[in-house]
Amino acid sequence: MVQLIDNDIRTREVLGWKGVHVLHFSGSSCSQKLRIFLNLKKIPWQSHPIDLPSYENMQPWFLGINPRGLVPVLVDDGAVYIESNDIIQYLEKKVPTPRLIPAGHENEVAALLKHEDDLHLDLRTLSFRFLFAPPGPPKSASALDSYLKNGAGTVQGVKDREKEVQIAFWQRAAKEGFTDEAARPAALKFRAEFDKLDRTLAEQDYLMGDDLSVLDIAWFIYEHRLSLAGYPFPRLHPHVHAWAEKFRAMPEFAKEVGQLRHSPKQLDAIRSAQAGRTLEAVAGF
Ligand SMILES: N[C@@H](CCC(=O)N[C@@H](CS)C(=O)NCC(=O)O)C(=O)O
Repeated sequence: MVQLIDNDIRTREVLGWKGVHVLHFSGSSCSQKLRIFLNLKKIPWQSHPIDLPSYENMQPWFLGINPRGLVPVLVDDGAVYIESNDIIQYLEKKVPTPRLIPAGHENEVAALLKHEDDLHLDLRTLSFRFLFAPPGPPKSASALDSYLKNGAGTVQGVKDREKEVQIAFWQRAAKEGFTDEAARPAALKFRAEFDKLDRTLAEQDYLMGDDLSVLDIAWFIYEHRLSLAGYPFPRLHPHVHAWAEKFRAMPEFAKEVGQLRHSPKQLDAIRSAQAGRTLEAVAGF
């Protein structure tokens, strides 16, 4: 559980925030996952949007709250929690109904959520390559400089390396772009995961059995983002596609994945500029 300690937090005003506050971005996959969870739990919360495209997460105020510079963040009565999956597991304990982690399966779910989180940079690579498609470096050099210099640099009092991993990712992207060599293995990893999920969903309605759980939310978010990036779910993983369609029809889900960075017209323009270089073509699917 990643609850920050006093020394990690430089933006001291959050210590006085009462109730449930979430710092998030509309189009961020981890924020979407958390917002769907909050909707299903019917937990009231105060919204603090952090605009990732204008690098708000790399400025001193936000880094003073999350030294990793990532959304989402939960502030619950002045206690600061980072890492979307930890936040979800914390809230599940605090608000047990409706149950979204099956009783007795807490450790198993924690391990499965960790596995899902480990694919986050692969999702980001595919999103930036096939969906967001920025014309130049995705993050400016001055924003990365601010990212490097600000925030406590510690998580739970220990020097934290996650910011370095993030900065290295963006610097590499600035230098090389999101290449076929980076996109192909990322797509193949997802294909292996979704092959497994498809077999599970051929036998049961939800990933953990008969009831919806946090794993459905987490993997739906990946499915939805990858679908937008051109991943051919109906052809490769028909059970996953049918399962995701069910969620797209539910307001708790639909509301959170509806806002895109691009209008449908811009998306069409990105797709046609990719002629022959679509996710399907690059991955060889
Ligand atoms: N392991 C983290 C990952 C969080 C993460 O990478 N968030 C992304 C948005 S989905 C972010 O803040 N990106 C910063 C950026 O794009 O500059 C979690 O689950 O909370």
